[in-house]
Amino acid sequence: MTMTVTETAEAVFETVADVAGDVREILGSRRSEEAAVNPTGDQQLAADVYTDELLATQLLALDGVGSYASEERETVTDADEGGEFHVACDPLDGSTNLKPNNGMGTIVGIYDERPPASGDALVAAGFVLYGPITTMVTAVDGTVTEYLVDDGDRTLLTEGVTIPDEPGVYGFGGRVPDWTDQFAAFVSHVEDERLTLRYGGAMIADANQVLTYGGIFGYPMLVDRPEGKLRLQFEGHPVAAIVESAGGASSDGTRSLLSKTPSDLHERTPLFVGNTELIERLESQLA
Ligand code: FBP
Repeated sequence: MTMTVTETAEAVFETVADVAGDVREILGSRRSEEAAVNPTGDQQLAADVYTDELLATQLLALDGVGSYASEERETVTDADEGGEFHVACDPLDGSTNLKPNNGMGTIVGIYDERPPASGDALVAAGFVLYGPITTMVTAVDGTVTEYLVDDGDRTLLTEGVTIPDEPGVYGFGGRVPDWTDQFAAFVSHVEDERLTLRYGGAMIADANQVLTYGGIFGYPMLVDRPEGKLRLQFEGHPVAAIVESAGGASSDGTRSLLSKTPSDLHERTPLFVGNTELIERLESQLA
């Protein structure tokens, strides 16, 4: 059966909402139990592995899904039955926030190419945010929609989410002494603009602050780590698609994250999302 982008995206987000219900239930019992080390060297928690396995099993069973890739597994897993779309996930973004009970997310990108896939091949993206309540934000056909997720069911909150024109908050990862001089100069500019610092250590929670209040989030290039920390396929493309669809911009410091193609599935990139004027200012400061 041939599935359209919209049908596949709907089925994927329905499944991810369902999994989010299960994930929410088990988080309390899997806060610090360590599992192994993931392909990019991060310590995995039992919750990372549990979420990854649940997503893989349920997404690969969908008609339109041909493969599943994730930050938690080395290689792409193919579906038994083929399917024209491919899902790439960060199952639990910011999972080190589990121990201190802070925000975390699940990030999803749907591609019409098997990963490693270009930003052009991204056809829909979404994330779940496990905060005081569970919400889901999706970007399909250029429209950003926010839902409340309760026990696996979605209720529409806002259709046509847009980033506020006036920037309100900023947050940047990496140790300050490891920032490059040009990036540190840009941060001084942002501070002069009287934005409020918001940094929580989970990209999707921090990016959602920016979607809600306007501003800029970034995990920059570092002096000894020019590639930054975050992964292009699992974190960069999806959050870029969502923020750009909401009227903002994304960048790796020089160009939109959606113009980039990872040569390796787990490739990292400096990552910035936010109001277009701030992203343009960043790019000219770093040039
Ligand atoms: P994980 O996906 O392994 O959790 O790492 C990604 C991440 O947690 C992002 O969500 C967050 O922006 C960043 O790392 C925080 O890094 P740092 O601890 O260096 O501030």
